[in-house]
Amino acid sequence: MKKTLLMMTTALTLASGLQAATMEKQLETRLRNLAKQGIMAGHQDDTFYGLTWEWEVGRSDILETCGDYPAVMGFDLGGIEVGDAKNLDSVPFVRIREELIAHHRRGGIVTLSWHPRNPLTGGTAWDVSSDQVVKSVLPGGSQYEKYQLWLQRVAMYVATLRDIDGKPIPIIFRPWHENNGSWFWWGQKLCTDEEFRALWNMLQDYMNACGFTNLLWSYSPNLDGNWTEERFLKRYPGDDRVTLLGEDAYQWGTEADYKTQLDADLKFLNAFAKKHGKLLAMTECGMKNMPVADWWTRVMMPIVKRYDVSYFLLWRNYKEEYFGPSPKLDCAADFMRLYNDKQILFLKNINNTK
Ligand code: BMA
Repeated sequence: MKKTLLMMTTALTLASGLQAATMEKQLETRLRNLAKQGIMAGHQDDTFYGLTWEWEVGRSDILETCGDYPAVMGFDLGGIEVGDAKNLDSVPFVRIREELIAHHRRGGIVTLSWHPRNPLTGGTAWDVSSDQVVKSVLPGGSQYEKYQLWLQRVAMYVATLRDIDGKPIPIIFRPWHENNGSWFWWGQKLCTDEEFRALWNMLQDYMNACGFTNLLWSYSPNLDGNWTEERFLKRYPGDDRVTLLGEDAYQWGTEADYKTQLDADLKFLNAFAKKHGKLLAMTECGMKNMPVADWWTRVMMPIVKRYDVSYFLLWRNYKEEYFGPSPKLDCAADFMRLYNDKQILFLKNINNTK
């Protein structure tokens, strides 16, 4: 009873009423229209830090390399669930809110991922020491109550992501990513298919009950290379629960393997997306520390361009690990080629679209 009341109060407090009812739909339509024009470039944590700087307001490695912001910016909620003031990569949540709002205001598109801590052990999202974690947060599990509080903290924060008029900002929300790998506590070997679906549904139903209508739900497993419809469907949350399909696809191994797997996966996902009426994106991608100067235009893009991809999101540029360009890197020239490619969209190409 107490819990129902809490949910209802949260719902009433957070819901911004019918005016927001079509926000997800609006974002979906915008993404569909933009996908006809080209493929948007995106970057995680773009305005927080880069290769040679951190926390300076107004800076962005992408902006400094090509003169424009990426069309899509990604941010991560990891740590909000335990009430931390900074996320797992030391970005203050206050700053995340500011930059997310700023990117929305300048006409860009924003996406949120979430690397929550391990609710059973207290470890990080990568703590895979127990295969009982997902089970523990489901109804009847030992961490259920705690996890409800985690969900509430996520909801409370997301509810603050509003524009200057108080209108919720449309957000591509991408939880439980890379779930076909086994490096996160919600991964393939860490829970059953049923448990995974229950985990997804619990989060989504909670957010829906809170009245959010500005979240466009994205499902993004990791590069696989061997998708079959039967296996993909085992953990796919369902057509009524997902609007954008994606994949996190980094090149960790050989170029040849990457190309083969990426092409196979995008072919599969593209067909699946078409059949099920979904959008498609490369929700995370890159090659760590860019050892290959023309990787974007020679390796990744020629494959991505074969399919109806809405955007690609390069992962963060941090000192020890970067996936995007920076003016002095060898790959900067290649990034300029992306920038000059009419088929690839940056902020200025999309900021007048609604
Ligand atoms: C990973 C790495 C980590 C980081 C995490 C969340 O892929 O970049 O260093 O903590 O993403 O951003």
